[in-house]
Amino acid sequence: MPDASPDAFDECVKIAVIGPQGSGKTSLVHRCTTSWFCEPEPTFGVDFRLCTIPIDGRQTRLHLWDTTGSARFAKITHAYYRIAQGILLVYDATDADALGRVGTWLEQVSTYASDSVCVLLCGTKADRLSKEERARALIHGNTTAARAGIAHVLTSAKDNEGVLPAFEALTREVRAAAAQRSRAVVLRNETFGERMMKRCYSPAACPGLSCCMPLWHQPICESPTSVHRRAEAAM
Ligand SMILES: Nc1nc2c(ncn2[C@@H]2O[C@H](COP(=O)(O)OP(=O)(O)O)[C@@H](O)[C@H]2O)c(=O)[nH]1
Ligand SMILES: [Mg+2]
Repeated sequence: MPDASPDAFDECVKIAVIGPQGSGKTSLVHRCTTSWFCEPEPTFGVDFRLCTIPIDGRQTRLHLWDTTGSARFAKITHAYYRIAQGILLVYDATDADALGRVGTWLEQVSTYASDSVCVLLCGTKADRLSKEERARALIHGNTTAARAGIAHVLTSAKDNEGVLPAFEALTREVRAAAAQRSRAVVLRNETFGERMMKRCYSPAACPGLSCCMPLWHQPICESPTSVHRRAEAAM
């Protein structure tokens, strides 16, 4: 039976919000966690915020690390890149040069974040754009993101436009990547098991019983690592 308490959740997703100072990171996180907009305080190092929202029928607890854009705190913020499952890379859509600097941020992501991290490019302050500017910003943002193989969204924390959908989209990517990784692990284990079975039941290749046994028949006193190493050496 689902737990109705606000603390109940089905999954937990860790998201780092990164980008230059003044791009609107704190306002986005604030809008996501409190549903209102106010003039934010400057961020020093990393601010941690929690919120639990339903995403596709699952209560999802978001751990949001709102990082500062200042290079002074780079060592601290990079530590959060490493443990994040998703990164929201924020740029100010009203700044014509902002997209040109996205490449530098992406380089930092590939240096410091895990290989499996999911990244979403997020333009902010869309309320300040005219209709034409918005259309241009969408095209340029989409093109920049597509070059990096990631998706792009435009948001306004002030008007509450696209903020939750941005965090939802990133969460879905994190879920999909995790599902793909666990499918790969199952496949690898199945393949490994099959190879072990083949050896075990091919008499010529079987000098002693235990070395060719399928893994699930190995004596339990043996550590999985040593079994694995020995099995790999035998193949
Ligand atoms: N008009 C408008 N201003 C915004 C929006 N988001 C942030 N700002 C303003 O941009 C400035 C920097 O925002 P902040 O969230 O502190 O940026 P951070 O340094 O990246 O965390 C502040 O003056 C905000 O009020 C937005 O969606 N619309
Ligand atoms: Mg901030």
